[in-house]
Amino acid sequence: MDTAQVVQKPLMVIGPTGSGKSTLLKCLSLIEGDVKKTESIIYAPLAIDTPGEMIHIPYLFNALILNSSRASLALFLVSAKQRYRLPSRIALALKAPAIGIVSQIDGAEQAEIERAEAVLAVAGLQRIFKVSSINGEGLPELRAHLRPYLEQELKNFNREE
Ligand SMILES: Nc1nc2c(ncn2[C@@H]2O[C@H](COP(=O)(O)OP(=O)(O)OP(=O)(O)O)[C@@H](O)[C@H]2O)c(=O)[nH]1
Ligand SMILES: [Mg+2]
Repeated sequence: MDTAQVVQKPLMVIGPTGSGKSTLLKCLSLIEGDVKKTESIIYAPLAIDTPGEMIHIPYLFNALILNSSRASLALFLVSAKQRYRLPSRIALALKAPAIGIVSQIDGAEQAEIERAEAVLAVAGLQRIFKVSSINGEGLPELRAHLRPYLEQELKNFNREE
């Protein structure tokens, strides 16, 4: 039996439309196939990819919160290139721990990156990574942080044997 498939809890991405959630998952090899607009929640073995609409439309928040209970870690993305806001302290409502990610930092001004960091802080994120899925900046640090979350469920399973 492949225990990894049985006990693995996926990562989950949350954030506005166009913030680069699917592209980041693809870069991290957590989803397969071409990246196109995410129309509904995608459940892959290692990742839950959500459409940006779920954070834009308040009555869909509950579905995000419910789905977060399936995840080992939630990644909140805010693009340095966009000017969206996130609901105040929304990360604290999730059923999974969460980190913030300033995405699309390639070519961004420092002030744009800081604005995105402030949006994530208001949303309740304390640990924040800054990445570009285009030039790879920040991805090694993020990968290192994510590894234990992807392995965590398998470790717990083995410990109980
Ligand atoms: N410059 C730049 N563009 C990026 C980056 N990441 C993604 N993009 C581009 O941003 C656009 C949106 O990326 P997606 O990954 O589809 O965004 P998403 O957050 O999944 O959007 P929804 O599925 O609509 O919620 C695409 O054209 C990507 O090529 C990045 O790091 N830098
Ligand atoms: Mg998407």
